[in-house]
Amino acid sequence: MPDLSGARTGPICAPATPLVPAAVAVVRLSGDSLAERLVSMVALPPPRMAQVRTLAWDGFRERALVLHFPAPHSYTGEDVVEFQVHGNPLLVRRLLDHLATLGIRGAEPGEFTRRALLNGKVDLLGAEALRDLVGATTDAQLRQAQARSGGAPPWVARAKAALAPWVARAEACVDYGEEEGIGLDLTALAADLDPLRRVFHVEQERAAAARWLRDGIRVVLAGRPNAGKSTLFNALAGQDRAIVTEHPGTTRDVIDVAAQWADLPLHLLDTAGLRESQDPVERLGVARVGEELARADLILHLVPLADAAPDPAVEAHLAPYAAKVLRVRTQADLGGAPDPGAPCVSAATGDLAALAEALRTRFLGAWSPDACLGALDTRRQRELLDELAAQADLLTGLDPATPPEIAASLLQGAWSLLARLTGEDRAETALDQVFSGFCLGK
Ligand SMILES: Nc1nc2c(ncn2[C@@H]2O[C@H](COP(=O)(O)OP(=O)(O)OP(=O)(O)O)[C@@H](O)[C@H]2O)c(=O)[nH]1
Ligand SMILES: [Mg+2]
Repeated sequence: MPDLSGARTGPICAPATPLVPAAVAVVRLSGDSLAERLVSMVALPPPRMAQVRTLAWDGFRERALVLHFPAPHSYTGEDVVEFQVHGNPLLVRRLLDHLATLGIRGAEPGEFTRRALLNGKVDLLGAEALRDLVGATTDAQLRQAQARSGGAPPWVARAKAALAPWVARAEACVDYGEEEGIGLDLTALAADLDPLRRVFHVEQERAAAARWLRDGIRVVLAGRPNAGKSTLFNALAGQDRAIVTEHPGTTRDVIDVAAQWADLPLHLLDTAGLRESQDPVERLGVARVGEELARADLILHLVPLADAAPDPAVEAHLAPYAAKVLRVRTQADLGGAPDPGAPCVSAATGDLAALAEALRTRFLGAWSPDACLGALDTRRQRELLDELAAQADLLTGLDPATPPEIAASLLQGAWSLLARLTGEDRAETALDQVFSGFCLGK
């Protein structure tokens, strides 16, 4: 029996396609000895050969394409069977009902992949990439999930290889040091592990950039009425979403749109111009801006280049969020004193290059989107990477006279962080968290 450490066991089944009328529906099964279990309804074809079979149960006779992947050469590492049947949701439910009578219960979300992990078919990083591959909604997310679907990136194996001898030596030194005369040379350790420390820091930076490509950037356009927010919003969105007029106070509701711009996945929010107003509708609009400012990753404070100074009332609104405010000078085609301290743009002429540059620098730093491919990018991964980098800083900065017990515990800590990253450390709560994001049948 495979080690399912705490997870539910026994054969499972699930629709791998949504329960809606469609040409084909796929039902997936995984477990031990599926051929024997299914013998009353179908004779399975030879391994890995798609063959048409008649599935017979309870008076139903369904012609299906059947695939059989005997253990261990399957997605989960157990026997896997796939039925491709007519895409009728009722038919699929009847089939699942019948499978339940054969002792094959409905799978939980992500349970197939969880079994693949426990059987060593995929590591946790690979499993997360599969989840992201299914859930991706932008080209960049798709490419990133594909780049990560091979599992742990090569630097993880290199890190383990570099750490392993030091973990062993430190343990030997703590256990037998005195009697056997085994010492731990912390100067040599620092020199040996310094390249690894640098790799962690580079990966940490790359992950910080990749995170934005994964999650998208929530950008609020704010400013005085007529600053050109809606015009810039439409230009960034590549569509005429927001109404533009020469009347100040045109935009009232928050308008949002997802856009891929300058290679960045943006979630853009156009807002009402910030000013004191007696108009109750406009006041409501301004109140909504406040909520969006708090949730934004970036606030573009649009100030027409012709304005001698930013509007103090707008500045007061934005002051609590200073760290995420980027001032942008708009309507540059209309003239004004040059402002070297802010990107200057003109939505009218389409000259937006300075803004693109500012956004890339702010969120990606020195990394291009391509260079972010394969980087760790989920919150779980980034948190572990941050801890690893901190641990490596401590290890390589130890005073040579530090007791070996301290070095040993730091080494052990770094080792277990790597194990948590790849899923070798099978803490159930961490696994539950990862797999709760899966869909059924995956
Ligand atoms: N020449 C020029 N005109 C612009 C530019 N951007 C906006 N405008 C004009 O400025 C006026 C106001 O533009 P909007 O985009 O509606 O400004 P807003 O900040 O959304 O205004 P409110 O919704 O009222 O707060 C319109 O007449 C636009 O055509 C620009 O880059 N160049
Ligand atoms: Mg507007």
